Amino acid sequence: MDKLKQKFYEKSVALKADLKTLLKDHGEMQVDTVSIDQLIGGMRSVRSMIWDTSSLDPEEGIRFRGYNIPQLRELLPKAPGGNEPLPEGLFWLMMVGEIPTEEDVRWLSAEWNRRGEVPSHVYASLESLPADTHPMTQFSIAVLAMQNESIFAQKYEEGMSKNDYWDVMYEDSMNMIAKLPRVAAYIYRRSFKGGDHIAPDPNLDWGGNFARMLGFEHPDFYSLMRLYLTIHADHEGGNASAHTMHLVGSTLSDVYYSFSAAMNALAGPLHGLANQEVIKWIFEMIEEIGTNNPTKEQVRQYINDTLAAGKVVPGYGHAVLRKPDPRFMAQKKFAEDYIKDDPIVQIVWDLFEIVPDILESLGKVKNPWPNVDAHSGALLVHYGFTEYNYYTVLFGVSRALGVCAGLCWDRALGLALERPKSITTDWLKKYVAAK
Ligand code: CMX
Repeated sequence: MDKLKQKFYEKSVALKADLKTLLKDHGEMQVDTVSIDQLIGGMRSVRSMIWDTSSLDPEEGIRFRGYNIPQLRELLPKAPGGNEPLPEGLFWLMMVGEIPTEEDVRWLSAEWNRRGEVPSHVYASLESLPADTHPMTQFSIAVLAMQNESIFAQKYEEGMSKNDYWDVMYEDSMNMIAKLPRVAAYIYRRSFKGGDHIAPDPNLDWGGNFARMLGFEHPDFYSLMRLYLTIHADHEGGNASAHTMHLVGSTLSDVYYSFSAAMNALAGPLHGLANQEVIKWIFEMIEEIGTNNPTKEQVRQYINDTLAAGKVVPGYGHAVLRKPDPRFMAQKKFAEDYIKDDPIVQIVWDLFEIVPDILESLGKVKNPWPNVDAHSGALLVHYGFTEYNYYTVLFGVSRALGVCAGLCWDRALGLALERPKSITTDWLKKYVAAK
């Protein structure tokens, strides 16, 4: 170790121990309105922002403008002959709080098709990257490359009034959302299909077109994409990607800057990247055990080995939820309806039976239940979509709907620059001593 690194390491070990003691002895002590537990522990449950497009109850899970996922599956308009909701309908609901009509949703599909053309320099930017660049890196770069199209940035420079922020934020959001499936499909086809690209169909809906451009033809895959893009869209405002969007946007950065940053947050393994981690972990389990039909005892052993190696069980646990994630349950229902005999799906269901007891027995995991990422990979693999390091891009395309609706509202309401107060550990130690 070089001398700076050595010194840094020694200091950090000492301070880490101090923080642990503070948490143990004074975790519940209040500093202003938050406890030391919350202050050190990632601000869990601190009510500190407005976010109207969805809200998350620890027991019940997500509601979008008051509607839960089973209600949305029933009430939102569907593609002709399809069974799953169209994500366009959810965007409409998040924007205005009303379930759209069929006509509203058809209009939105057509509008996004109209706005969907991607500037050629965005593709050129992607082509300048090595083909094995992680798809999330490519996605974030492509979004940022579109920033020169921002009407918000252009009008701001021209001296627009605050009262007009919402208008240009709406236009930018609509334009960006419209382009995302094309950008994302381009990344998939260049990374995994030798650059053999598929043109969009102007008569298809947003999710259907994404499925088509990715290159999967099974009609049930189209249904899966529509469901997937609906249920991943929003999870109230405090999760890392939504909060990043809100934070960056609060500086009056435009939608492209904000969304690219949000995608960098989604790319972390404790957040959206968990969807690739889950299936990777399952594939490794199959390889290690030597069968895709392992016994429950073998699965239990594999989970225990993962924990013994100091790793988390991907797809399990949540910062807010305390019950199985309704987004997991919606995907489980899809699997029951469409592909219940799939061996990987069976493993996911076995894990659902086995993991919670094991995590509970550790005595520290607050939520032993599966989250949204525990099921999605098995569904995608069934339809031949096996390139799992792409999966977080799917999550990202969907997440755009919630965070863009949120950002339009932020600017419409004139919400403030976000600027919480930090303190030093020294300040905290003195505060505790004085108490
Ligand atoms: N496997 C093993 N240990 C886990 C665990 C899991 N799935 N979930 C939580 N724990 C551990 C934590 O690492 C922590 O351990 P230490 O005290 O040793 O650091 C302890 O249990 C307490 O954590 P917690 O309060 O229950 O959970 P947090 O709110 O801190 O973290 C989350 C939540 C999601 C990051 C965590 O559960 C996790 O790492 N899960 C696995 C990764 C994952 O699936 N992420 C996707 C979340 C959904 C999404 O955003 O897409």
